[in-house]
Amino acid sequence: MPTRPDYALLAEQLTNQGIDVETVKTALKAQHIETPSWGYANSGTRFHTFPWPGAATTTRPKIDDAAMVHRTTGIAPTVAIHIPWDRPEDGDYAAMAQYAQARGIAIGAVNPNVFQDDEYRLGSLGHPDPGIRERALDHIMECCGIMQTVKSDVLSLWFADGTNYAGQDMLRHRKRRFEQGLKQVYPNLPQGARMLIEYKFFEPAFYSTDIPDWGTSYAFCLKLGAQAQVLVDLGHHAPGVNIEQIVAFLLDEGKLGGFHFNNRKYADDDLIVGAVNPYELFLIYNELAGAAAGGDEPARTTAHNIAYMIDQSLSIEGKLAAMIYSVLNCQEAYAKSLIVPRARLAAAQAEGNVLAAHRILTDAFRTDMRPLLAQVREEMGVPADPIAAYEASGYEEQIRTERGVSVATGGFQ
Ligand code: PSV
Ligand code: MN
Repeated sequence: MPTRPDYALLAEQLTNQGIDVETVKTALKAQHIETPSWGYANSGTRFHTFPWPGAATTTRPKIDDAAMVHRTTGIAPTVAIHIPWDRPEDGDYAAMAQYAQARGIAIGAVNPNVFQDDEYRLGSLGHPDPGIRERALDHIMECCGIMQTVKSDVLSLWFADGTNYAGQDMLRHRKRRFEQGLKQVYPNLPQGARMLIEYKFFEPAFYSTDIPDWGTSYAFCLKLGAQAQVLVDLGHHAPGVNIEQIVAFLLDEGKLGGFHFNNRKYADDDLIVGAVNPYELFLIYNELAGAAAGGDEPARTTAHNIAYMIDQSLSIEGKLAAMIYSVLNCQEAYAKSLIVPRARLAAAQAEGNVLAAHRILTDAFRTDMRPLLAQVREEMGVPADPIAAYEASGYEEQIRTERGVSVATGGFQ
């Protein structure tokens, strides 16, 4: 395979800095980012959903789209499903898994949905009525069964539960109901599978949310056991929160299980990953890469077992090219984190040389890794420029013609 001239230059520069370029390339080739089935469907805001021509409405086209993203990037081999959005009409989940497999991908995380039915107006596992709590539990257990069938090892839990008004419910009782419900789910996880508990500080509940922050999620996970870990969605924090510090803490406790990558400026904006703050994304990857390369346990093992998932829902920019861009932005942030000279950084930190340490880190962030990424892609047999390749592939025109414009009904359809 011919070496790209811009790559040769960058490789030389990195080698001179003591970085083993082949190790960096090997790590990049092993990267895995999961895309969400709902990211290929029409979605919008509470003001309007603009239908996108060719957007998928059912699961098979969503799987087709996820497979296309994998074919163009080489690092998105799984697709997360959300139940009931992805419930097959005939209930045949094995056929769904086979359909994905035939297209070169697999089903990833299974996401129960205990927020869209009218019964959940006052919550699911936190609901004051035991009957509704039971209904939510049944659905989550159903998802554990689906995991067995599709061979998924991640149950991804997010709850919209909370209250809108002070006095609406007893906050302490809601906490206990959650604890009880999660404890009932935990033993039903398929063998070797993990339960990831996502937090979110507000929305749709506006006064209190039952799992508002990583600390609450972490406390529940501690009580549940080793197979319960925290999921960090980048859009689920108050402005200014230092997410990389949360990542570092959870890694060090062995309790970081996964991510929902997206980007936000104001709240849970669900934008293209790295679109607003690529530096934050780099700093998060820097914590992960540092832990993965270091000798500390359980951080090291934990960092090697993270479920990296995208959770974006785009309303004005089309689906696939934007999804590819998100995957590429994760790849670029990861690449930059892999070239942080850890020994030099540690030495500057130990000396208390604040500026040197900061510059070592920011130099890595400022390094243009795109020539190396193009080389890695060529070596993996995928296009050097995935977005250009997608645009030239004719796929967008094909799905427009075949699928047409669906009526956007809200939700993720
Ligand atoms: C909630 O905002 C969330 O981040 C959860 O992960 C959901 O499963 C997903 O978005 C889709 O609604
Ligand atoms: Mn999420």
